Amino acid sequence: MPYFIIVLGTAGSGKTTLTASLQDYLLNHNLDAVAVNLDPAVESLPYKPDIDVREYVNARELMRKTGLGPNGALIAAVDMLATRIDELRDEIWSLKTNYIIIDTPGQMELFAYREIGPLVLDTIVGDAKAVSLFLIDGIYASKPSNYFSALLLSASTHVRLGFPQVNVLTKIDLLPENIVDNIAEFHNDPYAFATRIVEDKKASLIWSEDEVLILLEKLLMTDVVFVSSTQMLGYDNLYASIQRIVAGGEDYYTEEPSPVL
Ligand SMILES: Nc1nc2c(ncn2[C@@H]2O[C@H](COP(=O)(O)OP(=O)(O)OP(=O)(O)O)[C@@H](O)[C@H]2O)c(=O)[nH]1
Ligand SMILES: [Mg+2]
Repeated sequence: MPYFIIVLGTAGSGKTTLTASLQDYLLNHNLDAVAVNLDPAVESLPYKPDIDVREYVNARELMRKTGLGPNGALIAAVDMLATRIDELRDEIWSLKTNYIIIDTPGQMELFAYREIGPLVLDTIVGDAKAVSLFLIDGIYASKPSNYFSALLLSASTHVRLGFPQVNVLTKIDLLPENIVDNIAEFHNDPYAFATRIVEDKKASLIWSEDEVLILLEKLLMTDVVFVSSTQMLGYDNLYASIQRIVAGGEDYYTEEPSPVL
């Protein structure tokens, strides 16, 4: 059975670029991987999707035909997809591959936070193993209270979708090395992280340092990896995190041969 890798994250966090780079990485390691574009509104892609949701529903065409705005058109497109979801699932499952990477729509809240989005993913994934990657823009995360709010959003998405999740801090090529080290250090030292979070006046108005610490205990349980998709940095760690979840740390080839191979 293939493994599903669902790429999630706020608009512009790097989902599409990571989908392309992760597919390249897996192919370069002799692992078969296909890319599915599930964004009905995307204009152009840096990878050639093996399956493209725009052949089922196209949000840009809907905008032209109906006069809907970009958000309305994306909502309508995802709703329309629900009527053809079995067809899409069958097309995806007809691919003979190890990994299926799913690039999701830019406006995550219109997908993950409506009823249809999780239903579409559940239907596609079925009984297969899946991991969702929650992308956090590294530039945004360089401020501790921002990183904290991104972790809260990740947890919220985790609750919505229910797949085992890995946080992926993206675009580290744009960050000074010491900032990346600082963020990594927060994972070893939640006390220091909590102190830095409440240095932000707005965060301190909502929660005390002790309350933040209680939240961090849960939030920091999720794996985090640091990547640059343009420079291919951190991809060995990303692959290891994915494997830990879908295959208990084993490489794909050490698994039982599956009927679809
Ligand atoms: N420097 C750098 N830029 C990146 C990286 N990953 C993505 N980008 C840039 O960030 C911008 C957004 O990247 P996308 O991959 O389109 O992000 P997305 O999450 O798919 O965006 P939407 O689907 O529109 O929400 C683009 O200009 C990318 O070139 C990275 O690792 N390093
Ligand atoms: Mg995208």
